[in-house]
This record gives sequence, C-alpha cells and structure tokens, in this order.
Amino acid sequence: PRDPDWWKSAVVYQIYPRSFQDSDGDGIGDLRGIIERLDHLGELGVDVVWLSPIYPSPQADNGYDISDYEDVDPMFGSLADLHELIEGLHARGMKLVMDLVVNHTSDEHPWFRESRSSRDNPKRDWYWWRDPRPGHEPGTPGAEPSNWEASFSGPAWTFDEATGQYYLHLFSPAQPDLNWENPEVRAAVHAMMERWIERGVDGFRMDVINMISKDVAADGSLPDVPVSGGSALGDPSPHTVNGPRIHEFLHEMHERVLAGRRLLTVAEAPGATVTDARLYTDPARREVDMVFTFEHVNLDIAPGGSKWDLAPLRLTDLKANLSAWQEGLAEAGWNSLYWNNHDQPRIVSRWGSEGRHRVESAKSLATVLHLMRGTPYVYQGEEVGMTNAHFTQVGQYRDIESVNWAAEALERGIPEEMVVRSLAVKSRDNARTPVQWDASPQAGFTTGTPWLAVNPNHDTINAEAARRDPGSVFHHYRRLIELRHGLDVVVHGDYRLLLPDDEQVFAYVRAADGARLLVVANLSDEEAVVDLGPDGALLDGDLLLTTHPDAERGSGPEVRLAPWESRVHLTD
Ligand code: TEU
Repeated sequence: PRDPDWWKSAVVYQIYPRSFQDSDGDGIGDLRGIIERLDHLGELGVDVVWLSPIYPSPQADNGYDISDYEDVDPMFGSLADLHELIEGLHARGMKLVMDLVVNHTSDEHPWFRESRSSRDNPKRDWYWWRDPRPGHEPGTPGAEPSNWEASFSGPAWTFDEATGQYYLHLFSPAQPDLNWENPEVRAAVHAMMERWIERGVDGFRMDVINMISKDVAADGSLPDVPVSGGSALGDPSPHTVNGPRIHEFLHEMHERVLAGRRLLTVAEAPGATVTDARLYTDPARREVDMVFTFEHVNLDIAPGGSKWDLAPLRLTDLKANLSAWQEGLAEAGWNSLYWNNHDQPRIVSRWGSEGRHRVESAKSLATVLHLMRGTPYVYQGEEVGMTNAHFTQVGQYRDIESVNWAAEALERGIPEEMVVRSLAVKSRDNARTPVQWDASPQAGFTTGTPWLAVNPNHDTINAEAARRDPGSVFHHYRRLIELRHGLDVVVHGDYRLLLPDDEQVFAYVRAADGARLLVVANLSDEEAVVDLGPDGALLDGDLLLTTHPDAERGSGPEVRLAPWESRVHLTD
C-alpha cells in the first residue's frame, strides 16, 4: 500500500546557500545562483530542497543567528527571488523545506533588543535572564547562574551589564535562547511558520529543536548538570536535550500549524536515542515525521571526548548503530538517512578512501545509505564526490565552532599540529568549501573571490566532468534515487542486517511482498571474501547496480569483493 506520506519515497537535497552558487560576483552564494542550477537538481532526480538559512542575520554562525524570520538577507537576494525559487522548484515537481531556527535568535533580533532593554520590558521573559550566582562578583568566572557550557566554547551564560543579569545561549553569545516556557514565544513562532506555509514552503528542518525544553526547577532556576566531558552532542557542552516538555511543545506545534498539511518535518535532535526518536516520529503522536540522529556521526569520537578527540571508526559499530535505528523505527516512525550536511566533514574523506578509491568508496557509501529504510538526504557536492578541504593552517578556517575551539585548544597548550589535524578531520568548514561546478577558476562558483577557498581538486572533481562520465559518482546517485522512486521494496521493505561481525563488509536484505533486495558492500581498502549462507541465493537476483560492472560474479554463497566494491541484486 502506498503511504499517503509522500516524503517516504522522496530524496532531499540540502543547499547551504553561502557555498552553492554565486550569481553577483561577491564571492557568496545566493538565491539567483540556486535558480541558475535547478537543472542540475532536476537531472539528479531529487524531490525536495532543504535550504539552510537565507534570513537577515549578522552571520555570527553563518545565518543560524537570525535577526528577522520573515525576510531574505540582501546578501542572498530578496523575497521575490525566494518566491521565484519556490515557483521554479514547484514547476519541476520539487518541494522546498526551510530551515526553522527557533531554539535561539540573533542578539540583534528586535525581540532580543527589547528583551534586554530593561528588566520589566514585556519581552523580558521571551529569553532566559537569571541573576548572578549568590556570593559571586557578577561577570566573574563562577558567577554564571548554572554550570551549563556553550557549544562554541565557554559558558552558556553572558553577563549583561545594563540590567545586571545573565542571559542563556547554548551556542554563541550572539545566539540567545528563546524561552519556550512562555506561550507568547510559542505563539509567535507558530504564526511565523504559518506565514511561511502561506508563501508556499513545503516543510521545515528544525534546528536543534530538542533543546527548546529546558530542565527548569520549580523556583524557575536552571539547575547545574553533571559535567560529563564529551556529551552525546559530540561536544563538551552539558545541558538538557530531550527536555521534560519537548513532546508537549512539538505536539502543540503540530496541532497548531502542521496538522492536515502534507508537509515534511525533520527535527535535528542531538543526543536523541532511537527510543526518543520513536516518540518523536510515531505518527500516532503527531509530532514530527523524522529526526536527524547524531549517534552514527559521533562513532569516531574518542570515549568521553569531544568531536575533536579523534578515534577510528569501527565498521561493526556503524552497522550496529544504523541497524538499531532501522529496527527501532520499523513498526512506527521513520528514519532520516544521511552521511553529510553543513556541520559534518565529507564522507568520502571521513569514512571512504579518498586517496586510493575515491569514486568507488563514494558510490558504495551512498549505496548502503540510500537503500536502507528512511528518507535519504544528499548534501551539496556529495553527489559529485567532493572531499574535505585539506586546509593546513588554523587561519584558513572561518567557522565559529572551529575558530573558537582552535583558540581555546592552543591556549590550553594543545600542540598546534594536533589542532591542525583535528580541524582537518572534523571542522564544519570541510563541508562549506564552494560547490565544484567545473574546472574553471573558482570552480564556476564565483567570478569574484570566494568567501572560503575553493578546493584545488576541483580541476578533476566537478559536476561538469561527473555529468559527462557515465561511471561517475553523480550518475550512481542518480541511479540510487531512481531505485527509490521505482521500487516499493526500497521504500517499504523491512531490513535485515547480514554479517554483523564482519569488519569489512556491510550487507543487508530488504524484503517486501515477495521482493528481496540484497545490498552487499566491501567498505574497506582490502579485498573481502564473505559467506552469505542461505542469503547467498540472492546473488542470483538481477544485478541492479554495481561499482564494478566488469567483476566476475560467482553464484554464492561465497562472494568475493574488490576494495570498495558494492552490488545490489533484486529477487522478485
Ligand atoms: O547544529 C547543532 C549542533 O549540534 C551542531 O552544531 C553540532 O554541535 C556540531 O555540528 C558538532 O560539530 C545546528 C546547525 O546545524 C549548526 O550549523 C548551528 O551552528 C547550530 O545548530 C546552532 O544553530
């Protein structure tokens, strides 16, 4: 039975506008640049575009610090350009999902300007203002109202001299947290969402939405939390996620704004477990359609460390975690499927084999992700096999999270080569170098000077070369998307992991109504030989997709796979 939920067979493409395509030569991507590239998305075959923030912003966190929720920042263009983009997408049968960043605003948002102007301003309680800790000199270390830490280094509280109180910011001081306990705040957000829906948007990606419910004590204080070093967030900022009223707030938002509309909603949920996700995404609970988990992208963090404390990934850990999410949401709820976004390093450099097997590893990682049960997300450039930036100097980085951490780490005496290495592996700027469109100077991204350096490997890694090469990563993504659009077993089939203990091969079977899809991938630099047991018979099924079309293929149960070789067989 086809689900009424169109987003279950859809593929989403994330655009980080600042780095996608510049149309006016200022070195920063913009909306008209996106409009110029819609044919690329059409050829890839994606159904939805998730657009990272384009709203007015001082750009402290590249637009995730919003000073006006209902306009377009002139650096990206105008509301008219946005309407033209929406029309251009709808004309191609595609949809637009906006980034909803409402855990916090910019400190330049009028709401915060009013709130901070005086203790009795009507909007004072739209944010979290608290007195200094008793017995401490205000503004000195230890006087913060609680021990919460910010995600971009430092305490989560900043002292405001004018009114003698601290305000809360889980991210930078330029990103004060909204107080969702206040019904006026919730109503204002709901009204803003309603107006975006009226402008024609088709859904929302909700930025750190599981942080909006804070653990408030009866006396209104935000109590200390145990300092756990690296938290589930993948950074050392202990505070509450999945707070006591989160489901109430999301359900209220659903009932007030989302109900009865065929929108796509995805909640970015750092620290959420699959048990939490079942509560967030069970349709009977009417909260959101799916969540972004962080568990799999935190598997290469040293135990108890932060994202900067590097550890190698164990494939069996990745298979176990992804399978737990597949099984955990099999009966009720829905998965998002992603390797990349604007906050994560690029997968082919992180867990692929960029040097020796860049194309095959990019293809095989995409294959194992896209044929699982859930909605796949493709991040700009991932479909071309773009790599990390390979910066060699701290000064090359722009991202507030990287810049702040590097300064703090060097201050703490961490050797510079360790800082440079951690940044090269994990900085969010790895995802933010301009999209590589062709081999021309600046990769066809801009005629000016790009805000962040274009990767020199754009001379060979670019969309134009990929489109011309039938064996490219691009065409492999295009075929994966076709399989999802054409095969019910990909959308609705159940999932069964094979070979859980194998450290080279990721293999699973999807099954629905008699159809069975075998996905088998060697995610290692060495040849692999595995015995699929009774499932080996599925190797006789039609070969739908492979990285190695010329490989000799036996008929199981043993299968020999070249480094990074993957195959997809359909038995129906
Ligand atoms: O990300 C929240 C978040 O948890 C990440 O910043 C995470 O801590 C980081 O990726 C670990 O390296 C969202 C947005 O995606 C991010 O771009 C914003 O900076 C952040 O919220 C604040 O809005």
